[in-house]
Amino acid sequence: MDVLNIGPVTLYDYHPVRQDFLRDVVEGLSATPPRISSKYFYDETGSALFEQITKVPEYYLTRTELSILREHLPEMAAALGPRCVVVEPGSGSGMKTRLLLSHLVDPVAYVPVEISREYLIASALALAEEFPELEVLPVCDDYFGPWLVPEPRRPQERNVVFFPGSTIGNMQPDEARGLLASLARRCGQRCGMLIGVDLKKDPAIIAAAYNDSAGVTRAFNLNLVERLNRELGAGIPAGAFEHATNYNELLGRNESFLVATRPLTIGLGGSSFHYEAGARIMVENSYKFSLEEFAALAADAGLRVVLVWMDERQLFSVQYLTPI
Ligand code: AVJ
Repeated sequence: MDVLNIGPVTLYDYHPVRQDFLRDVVEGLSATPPRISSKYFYDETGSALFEQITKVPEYYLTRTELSILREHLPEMAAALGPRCVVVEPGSGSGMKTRLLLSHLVDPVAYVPVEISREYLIASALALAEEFPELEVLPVCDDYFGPWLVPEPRRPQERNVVFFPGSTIGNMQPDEARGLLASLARRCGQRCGMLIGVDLKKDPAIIAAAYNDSAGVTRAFNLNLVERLNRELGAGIPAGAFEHATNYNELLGRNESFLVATRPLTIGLGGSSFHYEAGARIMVENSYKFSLEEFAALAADAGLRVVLVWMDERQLFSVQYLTPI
């Protein structure tokens, strides 16, 4: 690990190995059923499309979470207490981070943990400028990697993990448990976690959120095909894949796929993959939880749900967890 001062921020660089898009895609497409990790949605185009998704009427998640934060942040800040270090895995939800930091009492430091060094430094510098009293200690690592919480200049009362956006829902339940447990271990016995968790509800509401009528989600999913062409030279003809999503009630998750519209063969790094019309590549799961289910998952990770805030319709929740 290297420590590097960059203007007002101190970077803790764990030199994560660069994500290997080609290797991961070849591995995923060779698996049964074939899949590509949803983390590959977020190149520049994909991130801009996700921003647009958060504004379509059907995608209730971001808007609802923001309204919960706006309404209940004073109570959340009281629960977290003064002199927190805020640790954010996969930094950069920007507005939510600013909302939280501006309500906390005398926060000691902000620690974004992010694999993209360039993005990490740019967003850390912007935040440091807005919060001149706050120590900003960006950590460059995969948040599943070996990083530790850097020691702030002033002693903290507790480390608080901020994980909004229902990102936890993109993981398989065992991965989610593992991540919560490892975050708790790194942050110590006095830690807290403020987590955005999307809730089970009328399946039609969920299905619509992942298939908006303006077609932004479709463009978001199909951008992955364009990435395969742009970055890996996959040579997939336009229209060869369509997007499809469905809410799987049995598994409590929304599923997104790329569906072949006709037979095709893709060559990638010496391997070739054949698809019949209708064949599906799994590209995203978005798990939804009942309050009981999430409490059980947290308990398996050694955490207790202490407080839950929800909107009036109980579409979404922000939950405060502490070690058992
Ligand atoms: C940002 C991962 C929470 O699963 O709801 C939105 C991503 N995918 N529309 C989600 C997403 C399609 C989103 N998360």
